[in-house]
Amino acid sequence: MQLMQPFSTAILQEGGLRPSGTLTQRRLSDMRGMYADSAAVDALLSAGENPLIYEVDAADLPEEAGQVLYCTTTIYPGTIGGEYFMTKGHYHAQRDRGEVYYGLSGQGYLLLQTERGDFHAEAMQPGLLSYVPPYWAHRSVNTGQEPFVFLAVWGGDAGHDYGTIERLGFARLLMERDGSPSLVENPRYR
Ligand code: M6P
Ligand code: ZN
Repeated sequence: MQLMQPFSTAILQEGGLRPSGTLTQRRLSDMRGMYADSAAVDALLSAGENPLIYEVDAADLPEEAGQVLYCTTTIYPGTIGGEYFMTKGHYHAQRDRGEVYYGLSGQGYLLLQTERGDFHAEAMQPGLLSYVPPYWAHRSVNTGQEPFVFLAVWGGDAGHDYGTIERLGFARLLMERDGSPSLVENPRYR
């Protein structure tokens, strides 16, 4: 059997791996339907504005059991209809796989929920590790004025299930209210 060779990667506090892996950029047009205020989304897009919401630099590793995958995520600051810039969010295709997030710079929140109706919000900041247990969907949100950057590490065979969140959304929205983050019920959830 051919073994992989060990290696090291630099993790940049401002986001990114060195050497870089695979870069993915998500703009507003990639996230239609995820922000509650669809009129605000349509207004921006029809005005020709399609802001970069976040980008991911993911290590080029095989997505298979036994591998340990990792990436940095950089969420830019901003709001859409008062809702902070955020990731799409996902369950793991294999629901019993967990993940860890480690804050590198900026400020944000991790929103988590389960299919049986639990919801949890965890503040994230540089130096803090946030644990995503098996079975919890996870979405991260930038609540600060600068890019919010974190490292994520998860199992190679976990997989991403985006469809469930695309259909149902998250139970709560993280909105800017009087300059501070406020969790509100998502009127369109389920
Ligand atoms: C974290 C990890 C990645 C994920 C990324 C962006 O870094 O959970 O697996 O891809 O956030 O989140 P999403 O894929 O939900 O857009
Ligand atoms: Zn994940």
